[in-house]
Amino acid sequence: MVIPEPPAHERLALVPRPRRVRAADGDAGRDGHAGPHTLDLSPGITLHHPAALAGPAGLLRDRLAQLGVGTGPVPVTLALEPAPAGDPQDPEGRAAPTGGAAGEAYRLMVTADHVTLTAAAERGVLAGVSTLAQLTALAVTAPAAEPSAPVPVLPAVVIDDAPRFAWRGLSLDVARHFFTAEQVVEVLGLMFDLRLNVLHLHLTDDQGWRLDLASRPELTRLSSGSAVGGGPGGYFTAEDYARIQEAAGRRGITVVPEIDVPGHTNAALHALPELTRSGVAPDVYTGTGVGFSRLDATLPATATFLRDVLAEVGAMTVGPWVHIGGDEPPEMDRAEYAGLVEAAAGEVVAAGKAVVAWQEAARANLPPGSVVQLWKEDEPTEDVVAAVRAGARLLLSPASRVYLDMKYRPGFELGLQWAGYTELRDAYEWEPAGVVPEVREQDVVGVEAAVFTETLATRSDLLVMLLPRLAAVAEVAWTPRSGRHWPGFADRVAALARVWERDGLVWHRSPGVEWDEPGTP
Ligand code: TNX
Repeated sequence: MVIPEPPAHERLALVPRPRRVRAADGDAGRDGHAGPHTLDLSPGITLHHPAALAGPAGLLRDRLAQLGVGTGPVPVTLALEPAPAGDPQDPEGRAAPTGGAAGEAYRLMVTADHVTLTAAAERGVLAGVSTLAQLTALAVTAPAAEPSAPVPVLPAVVIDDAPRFAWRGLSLDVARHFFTAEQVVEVLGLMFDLRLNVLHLHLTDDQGWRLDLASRPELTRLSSGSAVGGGPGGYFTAEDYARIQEAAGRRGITVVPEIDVPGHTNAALHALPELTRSGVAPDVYTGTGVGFSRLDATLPATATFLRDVLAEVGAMTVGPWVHIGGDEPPEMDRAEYAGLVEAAAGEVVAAGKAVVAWQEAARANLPPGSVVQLWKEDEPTEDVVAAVRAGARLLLSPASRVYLDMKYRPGFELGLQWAGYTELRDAYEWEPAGVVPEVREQDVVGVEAAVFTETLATRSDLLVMLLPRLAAVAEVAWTPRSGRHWPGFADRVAALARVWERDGLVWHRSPGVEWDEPGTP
């Protein structure tokens, strides 16, 4: 008996899985004759787009060229079209980092002779470009393709898509080990491919200060040359930071800088001893302990430090957010802690930005519109719930699911294990709406993965921890709950890994997925 293949549109291996995919109507070519149910891009494409979409068009052209698709006769049109009135794509009308999940809705149509991508906003076009690039990459890496001459043949489909959550992030710790601007730009590429849209940079911690500031040059002069284990460290110049933001902006990704206060401040105290009560600079710290360094609310230098640093970081930052940390304050009474968090928050607001802070900061009075980032899912959540009632929104980073610095399994050579072991399936099979049951879904701004780098020193260390789990987190954040199923995800991520292989990335071969052997076609 011959078991029929499911139709091509049901076999798309896209990650994150789109909201709705159907076969393109009739699959008729422009001349009215029924054509094949596919579109072959190998003759090359001609891009049509308004001037306002030059950015997304350039990204698409570059990625397709990498995949072997050059210039030729196949028309690919990018267009801005207002969303139809009453468009149900963002039924909750949820507020977003930069203007609503609906801004990222798009329609991608592939027929037998052309491609059309439409969205109401550039961010939607960018999401559609990511999907179209992924479809093409999947086509050229599919096992059926002739390895010597991969064929970019797309199925004829209509994809109507929009994200579940407006904030789909990755927090990257460049303080414990430094990663260069170039390495960060590679991570941005990976994020774009997975439709993630917020890069949170953990720029300061006990082990190093990673952003050069004109108002306090001592910070990088004295505290950037260190890292966990005594590594070389490093820092971003203002130009590096601008370059990262430019690369992010091109991809529709917002950069959120984190200046972690009042704890996690040994690097600042080392460079600026006036921030310590004794006036004596503590030594450089290259261990992995936490909870031993702090700002002191009684010192006048503390307020000017917060003002100058947060004003400058705010002024350098394109996006609307600055993260003030607030995690793991060492022994400090509640009033002093709250005072320091409120002072930092006030400076962020004075700089014209909105506040993001780790969940401990919910003990303080945060300005309305702040984002509280939950990481310790087992802690009592009254403060977080109260902050949300007072106008904050909740960002979910439950450590046992999305801390991508957790080991995959006992004995795994990299990573920590304080939140348990996190295999791909753990990172995939959880429900954001259930993390804090008292918080309504419309008060959840989104989901953010985090990768702390105490044990991660190289590009491949970082990639092995990110992949494949970042794909799981991206789907949790993008795809509606009803569209998520582990077996289907496992199949799709195996297909996506062929693209990673082609792109020279490395990943962990999580159990439960039928990975190709490396090197097999
Ligand atoms: C907890 S996440 C921390 C970090 C560590 C991380 C390691 C957070 C707000 N604080 O300082 O690097 O665990 O997983």
